[in-house]
Amino acid sequence: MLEVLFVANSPKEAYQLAENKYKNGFKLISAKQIYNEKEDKFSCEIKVLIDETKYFDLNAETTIKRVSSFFIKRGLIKSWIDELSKRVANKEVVKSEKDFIIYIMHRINKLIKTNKENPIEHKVKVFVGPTGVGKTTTVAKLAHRYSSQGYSVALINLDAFKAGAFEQLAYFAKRLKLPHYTIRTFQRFKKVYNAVQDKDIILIDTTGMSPYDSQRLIKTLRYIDIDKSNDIEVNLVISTTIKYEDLEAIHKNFGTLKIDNVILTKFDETKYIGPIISYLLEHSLSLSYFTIGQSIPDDLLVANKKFLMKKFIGG
Ligand SMILES: Nc1nc2c(ncn2[C@@H]2O[C@H](COP(=O)(O)OP(=O)(O)OP(=O)(O)O)[C@@H](O)[C@H]2O)c(=O)[nH]1
Ligand SMILES: [Mg+2]
Repeated sequence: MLEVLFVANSPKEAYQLAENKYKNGFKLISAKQIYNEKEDKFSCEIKVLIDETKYFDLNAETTIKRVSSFFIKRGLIKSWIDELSKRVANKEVVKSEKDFIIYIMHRINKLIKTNKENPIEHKVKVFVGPTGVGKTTTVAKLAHRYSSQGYSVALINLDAFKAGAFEQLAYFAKRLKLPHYTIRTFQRFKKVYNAVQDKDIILIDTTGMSPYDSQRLIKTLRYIDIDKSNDIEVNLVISTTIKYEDLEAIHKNFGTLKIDNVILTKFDETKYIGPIISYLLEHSLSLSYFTIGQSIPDDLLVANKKFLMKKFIGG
């Protein structure tokens, strides 16, 4: 049996608290008035006796409820947290809120995958993703990073549909003194692709596209399929400011490209990265880089879990 204390303004209120928590599964064993000197007022403390297993069950229920809402407020999807809660409902870990929060954080930390940086594991890297997420900016940051690591880099731009797109990457390429090619036809792509094979790394920027634009997706697929032996690395670029429902739509469509890495952008623009965390947990994708601002080349980080978890939980 376990003794539990309830304190309220009156004996009736204290008893009510016990009843709210344990229905009628408890026995009152004592009640006393306490004088609070600081506030100059009396309160009432009651002591009740309850069955330990019952206490645990009820406590676990409250812990799960409160901790779930803590994580759901941070954008984690309810189904994931419900499933996890179901699995641990009878375990020690749900005895206290702090333990349960730590347990969930550990679990997320374990399930999320980050890549060790190895720029030349795949020579050719293509960057795909929805409009305006920061693909071109990220390609410029990476071009700078890889060049300063001593690799020779070429930039290819499939982003020829958008006004100004060509100039944007061309400008970075000029600043970095890197070869840069804009592609409008598959024929030219083939030619350029073969011509830059002497480089250590080839970065291919693509047009931002709606995940529902299947025509453009098919076109990109054709480009990526150019060289099966070279195994083009597909990097899906997503902004951390996105909603979970949109992430699912993106995954459904860009998923046809067989994503190797996910690059998360605009960490500086949001406090809530729960939807992204849920998405990564659901699809078991590897993270490669994070971007944390507009500044080229500085605002780029190699993906790391510590940063991600800190951002998720808030300090
Ligand atoms: N705050 C913030 N802005 C960023 C970040 N990365 C890129 N941006 C900005 O986002 C805007 C769009 O960036 P782009 O690189 O053109 O995005 P994109 O995905 O290439 O866009 P499309 O080619 O039109 O699909 C620009 O104003 C960038 O400066 C980031 O990490 N944080
Ligand atoms: Mg772009």
